[in-house]
Amino acid sequence: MKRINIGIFGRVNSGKSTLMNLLTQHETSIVDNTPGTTADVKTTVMEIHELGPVKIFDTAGIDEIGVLGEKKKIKSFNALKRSDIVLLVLNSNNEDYLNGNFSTEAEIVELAKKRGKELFIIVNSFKDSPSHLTDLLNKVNPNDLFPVLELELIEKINYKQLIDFIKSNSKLQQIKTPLLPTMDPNKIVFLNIPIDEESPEGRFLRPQMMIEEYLVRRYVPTFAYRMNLGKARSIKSEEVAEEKKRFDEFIAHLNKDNKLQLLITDSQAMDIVSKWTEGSNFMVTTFSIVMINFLSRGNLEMFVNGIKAFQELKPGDKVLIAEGCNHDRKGEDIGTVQIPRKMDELFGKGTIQVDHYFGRVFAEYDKLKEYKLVIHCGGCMLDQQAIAARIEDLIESGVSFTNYGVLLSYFEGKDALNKVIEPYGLKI
Ligand SMILES: Nc1nc2c(ncn2[C@@H]2O[C@H](COP(=O)(O)OP(=O)(O)O)[C@@H](O)[C@H]2O)c(=O)[nH]1
Ligand code: SF4
Ligand SMILES: [Mg+2]
Repeated sequence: MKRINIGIFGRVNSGKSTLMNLLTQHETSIVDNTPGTTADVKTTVMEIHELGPVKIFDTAGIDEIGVLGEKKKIKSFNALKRSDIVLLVLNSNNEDYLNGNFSTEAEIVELAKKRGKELFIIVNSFKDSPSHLTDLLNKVNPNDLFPVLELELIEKINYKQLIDFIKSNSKLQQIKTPLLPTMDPNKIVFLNIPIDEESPEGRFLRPQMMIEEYLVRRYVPTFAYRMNLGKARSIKSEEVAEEKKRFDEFIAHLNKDNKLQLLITDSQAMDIVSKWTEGSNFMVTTFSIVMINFLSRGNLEMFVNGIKAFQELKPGDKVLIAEGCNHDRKGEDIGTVQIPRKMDELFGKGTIQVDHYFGRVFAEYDKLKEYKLVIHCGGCMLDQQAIAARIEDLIESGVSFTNYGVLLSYFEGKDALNKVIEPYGLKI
């Protein structure tokens, strides 16, 4: 979760894969002078002693021509969007530079600047630095905006120099977003985990695990509870009463002397929880609200703002439901079943066109503009950099966005949404 992403970019045969291998200290990427050897983004996860946990992307040269070259370029740029540190590799011997062609470098610099990346230039000197080097750097790096290191990447001995260079120039303090607002170690947090048919046996889901660990580590006691949603939503009133009694009794017991401070529920149980906790003196939120706030580095508000666009949807508008992975879809799946059904109910059947997209990055970035609203999944399989890249894509495209946790709570009414965002000091 708290890795630094380092992306390596540049022209074909500039030595990007050689740089990847120097960083990882072994033959992670195939190095060859055949242009296009690195066809796809190669990702390596490792611990660099001096830098901590890192993820490194070795990418294809963005100057390859043709349809395939264009596809590789899109992939490389998607990796750039997810990078914290961008290493731009220059092959000092490339003859194109003599002809004044710096378009490849300019494109990388432009995107890195636009996305606020830390950009470092690595000049691969291939033994001798050429006489035109100063000239070259003046073109790529006017005003010395970016730190430059010149070294021969193929020499394994240069490892230390490379790491020192990255370390000394990176201002990236690990910006730590707390998972939850500050909690009192003398009070309890109630975790409502209904466990549906999609939940894997033998473990909790990642958000549940993370939150449980986070609280216990900070001496905050938790109480894990499985609500029986079948009974709670039953048409038989005695089953509902029985389930509610069990819930109420535990709440009353835990909340003696106002010892209960927060209840975190699976957002799918919000229909029940919002009713059963009405007027309570403890706060309520959902696992997905906690996660999207954390993954977006404290930017829950942006997703809450998307509710306005949801309220203003008109017939003929298009909405994109975007999921971060292609998980197994069973039964009452939120993205493909629950949300489209609810939208038909609210706006009339088929009134709003609902499209779906599954994948780590928005492959069809240009199409985002067509949508009035993007409804994003919980993003539990994505890291903070991937969420940041997606948020920036959405902002750049001018599309409003919200997410499952926020929307499912809103489906239970404005008060229900306000309740779950209150722990973050927000209100619609
Ligand atoms: N002599 C020398 N050759 C290098 C150096 N760096 C890369 N090469 C060679 O240049 C070619 C392209 O390198 P590679 O890392 O695959 O480039 P990429 O296309 O940017 O990934 C390979 O044949 C490498 O062995 C270097 O520092 N010195
Ligand atoms: S990343 Fe999104 S689609 Fe994939 S499991 Fe998590 S919430 Fe669901
Ligand atoms: Mg390569």
